[in-house]
This record gives sequence, C-alpha cells and structure tokens, in this order.
Amino acid sequence: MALKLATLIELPLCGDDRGSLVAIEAGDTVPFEIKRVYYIFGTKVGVSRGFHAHKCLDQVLVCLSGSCRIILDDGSVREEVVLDSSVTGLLIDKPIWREMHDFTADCVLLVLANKHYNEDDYIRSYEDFKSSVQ
Ligand code: T46
Repeated sequence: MALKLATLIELPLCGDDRGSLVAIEAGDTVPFEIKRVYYIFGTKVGVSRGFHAHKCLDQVLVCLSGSCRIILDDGSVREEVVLDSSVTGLLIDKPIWREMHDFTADCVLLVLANKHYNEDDYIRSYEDFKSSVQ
C-alpha cells in the first residue's frame, strides 16, 4: 500500500525452520544513522498517543507484536495506516502530525530515530503545526 505522507519499508526477513529473524542496518535498511531506539508497550486499552509533529526528526516505526493505527497529517492531507507486521517499517521523514490509536493489549511498537531525544523538536499543538507548515 502506497502512502502519501510516509513510506512503508519492507524489512528483510531471514527465516528458517527455527523461526524468523529481521536485521535492520543503519544507512541501509533504514535510510539514516540510528541515534536512538525506544519502544512503546503496555498501552492501556482505549488510550491514544502521539498528537504531535517533529520539526526535524526521521523515524521508523515497527510494530513487533499486536497492532495499532497511525494517523498521519501534513496540515492538508490526512491518512491512516494500521501497523500489524514485524517485517514492515513506517518511515516518517517529514514534519508530519502523528497520532497513534487502537493499540491492542499485546502491541509492542519499536521506534528507530536519527536524533537523540529533544523536547524542543516537538510541536504539540495542532494549531501551531498548521501555522508552521503553511
Ligand atoms: C513519536 C511517537 C511515535 C523520553 O524521555 N525519551 C524519548 O526518547 C521519548 C520518545 C520519550 N521520552 C519521554 C517524554 C515523555 O515524558 O517519555 C514520555 C512519553 O513521551 P511522549 O508523550 O512523547 O510519547 P508518545 O507515545 O506520545 O510519542 C512517542 C515519541 O515521543 C514521538 O517522537 O513520534 O512516539
């Protein structure tokens, strides 16, 4: 499925009769040097997360278990994607408003980022985000 605001990346699966393994290489499988890794799990049923954009941050999201629904919004186009596969990465490399909804109880969402954590990079008001992209 092609997205307008982000890119779905197929992650290389090494499988054999023991099971599966996915290897992610910085600068290759993901198009940036990885500076930070975090993961979101144990999200309570009915809780949504995100509701912000980044001024300058590239990230790849991979749902390692369960599923969640991601809303992407560039200020004029809004689209959504369900992440439910540990062999698919969602590359967000533009200033996109993102929301995360419908986490299943077993959802583990892995995120690879090209920068260290910096709260100043967040735009947490949708109105401010709209103004910044206009
Ligand atoms: C994003 C989506 C997909 C840190 O201290 N270091 C970190 O690297 C991160 C990501 C968060 N935090 C702290 C900041 C907050 O006190 O952890 C707390 C929860 O962060 P936040 O409310 O921003 O989490 P989400 O799930 O709304 O958003 C996160 C990322 O922050 C964001 O960059 O794109 O996941």
